Amino acid sequence: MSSLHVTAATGTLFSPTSIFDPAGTPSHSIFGLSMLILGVTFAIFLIVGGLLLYALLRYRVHPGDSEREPPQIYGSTQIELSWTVIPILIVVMLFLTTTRVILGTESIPKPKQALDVTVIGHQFWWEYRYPGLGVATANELHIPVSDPSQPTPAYLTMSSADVAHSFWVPRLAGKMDVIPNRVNVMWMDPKEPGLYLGQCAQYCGTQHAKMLLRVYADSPADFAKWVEQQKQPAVTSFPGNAAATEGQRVFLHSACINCHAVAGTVANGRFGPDLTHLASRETLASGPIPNNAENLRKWIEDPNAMKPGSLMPAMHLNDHELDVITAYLTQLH
Ligand code: HEC
Ligand SMILES: [Cu+2]
Repeated sequence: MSSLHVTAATGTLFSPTSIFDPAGTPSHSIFGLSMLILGVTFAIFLIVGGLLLYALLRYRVHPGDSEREPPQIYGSTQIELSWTVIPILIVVMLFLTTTRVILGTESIPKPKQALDVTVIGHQFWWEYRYPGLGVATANELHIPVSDPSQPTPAYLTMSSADVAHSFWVPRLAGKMDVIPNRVNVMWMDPKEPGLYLGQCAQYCGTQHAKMLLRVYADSPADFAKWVEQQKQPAVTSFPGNAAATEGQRVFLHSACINCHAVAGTVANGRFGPDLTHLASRETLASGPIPNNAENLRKWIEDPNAMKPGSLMPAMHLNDHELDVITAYLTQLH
């Protein structure tokens, strides 16, 4: 559903994860490089295919041809030299242009006003922290649109809490592995506001396929508003909403708090996504599930029914507990 929406919004034939529809500086240079390599290899294909076709047609058997094999040529230094040297030159040229694009992306000095985000890959979700802003969230990354005259690229400092993952949002930047005990850095600078989709690109376990990436590029004003809201501790009083009040009590007395954090309460687990502003997210469980009360209740009842192999256990809550915890979590804007 969301993929169709984005395709319609960009008004192109491209899928929302197409490498042929770049929307940021690193992805533009990768696109240029891909087109050069496609061009060179396509020219080689045309020349080789053309010569083959010519030889097939020109030298096919004609009526009246003798049955004898034509004279065979063994070895030609000239031909051998040319088909060794020319491919080497082509490979060297592709190597140098690729190196130039990689170094050009990695060596650009980081502007002072760049935004720092810490990205931590988990089986099977993304943790995002904004050290300069005091914001912690999960699964939906918000960054500002970067105005070319005053660039505000987002620098992602990435590591993994468990196995190797890979961060890939094709319309914004290249692919970067997310590896335990190692820090990798990449940057992105979307020029147009919008939602950019991606996917964990390294097989990381059973739910790898549902470890999606959602990058929201907000206008500077929208981004400031988002940060302001995410900095707040969670709502803790729900006047007139008895279900949410009770739900908070049940939640804070259950094992949920060993794995989940809700800022401003005793819940400070880090094994699962931060839930402080869960209701401000559009999806659940790293992208695949639209965030609404019905899905939230189903998720808490049995996460493995929606994402088999997910590392959140079913907590065997009764219907009433499920109702009130859902009522509570839907209030965490
Ligand atoms: C053993 C640790 C653990 C416990 C206990 C646990 N969870 Fe989770 N929870 C997780 C993990 C891990 C995920 C991420 C699953 C994924 O996306 O693959 C998750 C995901 C979630 C999400 C989706 C969050 C998002 O950002 O999309 C919600 C909501 C949630 N849990 C609520 C609860 C509630 C309510 C309880 C208590 C009844 C609970 N969890 C207990 C580990 C836990
Ligand atoms: Cu992964």
